[in-house]
Amino acid sequence: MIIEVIKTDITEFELDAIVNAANTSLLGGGGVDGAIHRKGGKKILEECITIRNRQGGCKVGEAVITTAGNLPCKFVIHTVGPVWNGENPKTNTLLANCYQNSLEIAFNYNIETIAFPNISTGIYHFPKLKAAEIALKTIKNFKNIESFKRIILVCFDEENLTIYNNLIKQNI
Ligand code: AR6
Repeated sequence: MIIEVIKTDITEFELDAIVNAANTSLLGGGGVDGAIHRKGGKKILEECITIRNRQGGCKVGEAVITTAGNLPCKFVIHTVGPVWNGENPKTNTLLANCYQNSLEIAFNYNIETIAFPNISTGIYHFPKLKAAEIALKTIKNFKNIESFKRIILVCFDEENLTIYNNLIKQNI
């Protein structure tokens, strides 16, 4: 299994699962969340509402799974990144939890191919380099990492793409 870094729109992937950078309401929003709900259609929102009615949304750092509506992938794993408001070890842990808990759910669903966006680095303003280091470290340390065939880190902007490529080159 190798970790791939690709600059593209995550909604295009025909994988087992893509991860959504959602918010605690699970009702959609801007950024990648908006793109996924727009393209995926109302099936995803309906399942999110069912989860919300059952457990009151999704806490920061946690993850939930739905099917993918009109998207070409099979599942969407919705996780909620932390909002950046200055250096705080707790915020770093919450971002790591997003990757950890998404992989945990994916593993439980026998998902072998999965794509992640750069969680929290858009509207939630998490510093991109720090977020990338946390993402790579958490994914590499995941205990069942060998059960995945492809893990794709999707960069939507040039800055994240450069950061990830540099970190991968340095084997971080
Ligand atoms: N494909 C891949 N990556 C994307 C796409 C896309 N189609 N669109 C944006 N990105 P953001 P956050 C990148 O803001 O910071 C929403 O309103 C983007 O360039 O989507 O976790 C939610 O409802 C950035 O690198 O998520 C929450 O309220 C990364 O995805 C809030 O935003 C994450 O940016 C979550 O903020």
